[in-house]
Amino acid sequence: GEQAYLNLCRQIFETGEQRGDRTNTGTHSIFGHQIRFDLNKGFPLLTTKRVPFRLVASELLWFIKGDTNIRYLLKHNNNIWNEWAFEKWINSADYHGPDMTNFGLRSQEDENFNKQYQEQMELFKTRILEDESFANKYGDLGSVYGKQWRNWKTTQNDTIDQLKDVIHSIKTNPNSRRHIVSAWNPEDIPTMALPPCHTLFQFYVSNGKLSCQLYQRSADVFLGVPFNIASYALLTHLIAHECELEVGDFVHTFGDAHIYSNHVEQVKTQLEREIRDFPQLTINKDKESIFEMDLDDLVIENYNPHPSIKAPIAV
Ligand code: THF
Repeated sequence: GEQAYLNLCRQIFETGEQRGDRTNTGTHSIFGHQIRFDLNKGFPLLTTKRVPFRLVASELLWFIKGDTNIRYLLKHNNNIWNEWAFEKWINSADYHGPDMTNFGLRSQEDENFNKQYQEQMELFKTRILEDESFANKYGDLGSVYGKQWRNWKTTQNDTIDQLKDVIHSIKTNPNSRRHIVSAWNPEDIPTMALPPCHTLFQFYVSNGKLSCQLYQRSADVFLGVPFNIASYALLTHLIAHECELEVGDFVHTFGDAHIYSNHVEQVKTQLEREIRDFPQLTINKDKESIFEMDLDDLVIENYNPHPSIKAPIAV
């Protein structure tokens, strides 16, 4: 449960190695760890800080649709992928605004620059929403999750719908040891805004219950992991719903699990808080297929978390 998440944070502080990283932020990091949530003990939306379920759900529905363009997210007021599209935009020949090189770090260190950055980001978002051809060109993150889950390109110029296929195999051959979806496509890595952090997941059916295990190669434990836990728990619920199964466990396996150096104080605050009961998830029973679900079909009840804790995202 949530205690396992807090223990992971503690372990990173106690045994983690201080390392540099791609984003030049600096991290404390450990390699190899596993935590487990029994989905029958409530929906694992952390309670030691508020996790915005609306953002988790709209991101997951975006993956499920096979969409890779942030336009859908922006229409749902979800800003969590903006930086990666913005980065492509400011590095393109079409961008003529002020120099935005290394905007992630500079916006935290330089108040003047941050103003310029916020301004450019607002212009970018407005253009994505209002100009369809601009959105097609600069809103797309490349062959990220949605593409690999729903439209994996084969050497025969065919596509594989891994998500449909895995649902079919859960329904027709529950004992199979091949209920796998992989977002890691080595050929496509160069054309992705960011190589997939949640790399591969597998389902397991036992006693009428559906369990899911995720292998996450790289985990931003403070900002990303609470989202990732809720996202895969939701996916497991949705697929169980469609396959007429109960839910089992969500098993979260980590490669490089890290706490960014500018999240350390936030994590310490969170570690001082007392865990509360998990909320419950209700899915609209009138809809069967996960491919028909909308945001309003997913309702979280009895969520009474501690207040949210803000932190900058590493780009
Ligand atoms: N990059 C990094 N550095 N960390 C990540 O967790 C991460 N992701 C996705 C892609 N790249 C990543 C993006 N997922 C937030 C949460 C998840 C994200 C990105 C950002 C975030 O800022 N959450 C805030 C609330 C934001 C808001 O209200 O708009 C929070 O407090 O939880 C891992 O998949």
